[in-house]
Amino acid sequence: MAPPSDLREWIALLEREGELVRVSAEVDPDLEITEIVDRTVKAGGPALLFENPKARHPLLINQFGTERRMCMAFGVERLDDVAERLTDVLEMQPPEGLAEKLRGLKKLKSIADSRPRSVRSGACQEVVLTGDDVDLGLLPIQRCWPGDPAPFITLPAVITRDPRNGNRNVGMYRMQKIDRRSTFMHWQIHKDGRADYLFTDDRLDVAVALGLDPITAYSASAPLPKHIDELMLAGFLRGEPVELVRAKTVHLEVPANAEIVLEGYVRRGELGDEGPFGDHTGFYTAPEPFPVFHVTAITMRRDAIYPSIVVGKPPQEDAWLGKATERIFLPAIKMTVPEIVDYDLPVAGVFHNCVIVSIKKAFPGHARKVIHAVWGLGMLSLTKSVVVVDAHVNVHDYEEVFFYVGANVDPKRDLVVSEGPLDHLDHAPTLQFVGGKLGIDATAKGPAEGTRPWPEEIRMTAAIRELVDRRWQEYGIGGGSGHAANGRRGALRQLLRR
Ligand SMILES: [Mn+2]
Repeated sequence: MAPPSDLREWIALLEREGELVRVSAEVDPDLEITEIVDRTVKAGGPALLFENPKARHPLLINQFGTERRMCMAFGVERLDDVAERLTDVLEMQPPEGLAEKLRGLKKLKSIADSRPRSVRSGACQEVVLTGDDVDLGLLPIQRCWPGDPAPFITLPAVITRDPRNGNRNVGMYRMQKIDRRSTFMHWQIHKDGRADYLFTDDRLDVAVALGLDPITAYSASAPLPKHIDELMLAGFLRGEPVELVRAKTVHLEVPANAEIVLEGYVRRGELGDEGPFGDHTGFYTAPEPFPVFHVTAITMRRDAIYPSIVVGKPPQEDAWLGKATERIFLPAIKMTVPEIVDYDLPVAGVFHNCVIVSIKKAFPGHARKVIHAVWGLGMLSLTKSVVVVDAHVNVHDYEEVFFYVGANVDPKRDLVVSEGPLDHLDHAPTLQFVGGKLGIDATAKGPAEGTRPWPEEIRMTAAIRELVDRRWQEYGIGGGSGHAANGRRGALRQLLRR
């Protein structure tokens, strides 16, 4: 199944699959939508299309709020299937024989086709508002939480170019509305958009695309290295290039299929106090100076749909954007640190507080090598605590991880306390941006690490397990396969009575 090519196709797909509810009641983007969405997300509920928010245009929210919808967005059964396609390309070897050469060519073509393509016109420019006609009040921009001083655009794809080499960057940075024609641009200290801004002498053109096909929208949030264009990742994941048209008032190209585009610029040194904002950390981030974004044009489809997302105390809709990143980036992480088997970023850890890593341990001190490697890897370098477990441990099963953290760790011997850069939004460190880090080596220790012989873990023999699997029906305990039923206490009690 081909992934949706724009927001309209995506909405139609969600509707066909029973994953979207239209709300025709008049609803206020000021706080009311947040409370509705918060309850819907926590109940695993559908995407919501508010057809009559108190503004000219409708609002789509919770499009990414479940694992199923995230998979639908990518056109896959499991998020790991997306990673597999990337692994295929990353692990390409010189081909042998004709069949392999042809397969290799197909892979190369999929990379070549991922570069964005310029087109002459796009639906995103059916309506063009400039000068006094520019009015952000047309859009149902949400004020998300009671402590927010103004409405915030929360699901934008912010497009800039590096003034030194023209390389494009696309990032997702919240934008606090200042008035009809300006917002703040909250690119944090570690973000590529901010780097482009810092290399600017005077004025930096910025375009903001709103309402994209789900893969392109996701790609804006992906933590790619600075020199890689997020639209290329989008093209690769979609299997067809992102189409771009020239913006009307700035020197940038914008996604032709967008619902809405805000064109404008920021000026070097023109800052204002942005925030506070009820953030994905679960706390309000304090006001800080950020650049002012002046809107020179709003272009859009005639009946444009405005996309939004609410972040806050986890879990929120962004949990699944984060989980997509966790899965999609696993092959790239394994390329750099091949001993890594799997990793998990717990949603409750808001993606920078904690990472759990499983490794194929091969030598004394190996877990420490991986702890330090994580603290040196792209955006993972901001991780506050790293837990390392052995290859056989399921990193996504927090009970199992907790078991090994308790059982295998001598706190005096197995903790690595260090310091380094921390996430912009982390309020716990004494200084903003830098502070303490904790590594926990929860692997089994070998003779060169442990002071005493390490005991053997309890495991049933494979033969007995197979026997019981085979005979499970005979026991009359009921309830599916042996393994599934094994966990049930009642069933175990019955078994013991026999
Ligand atoms: Mn980037």
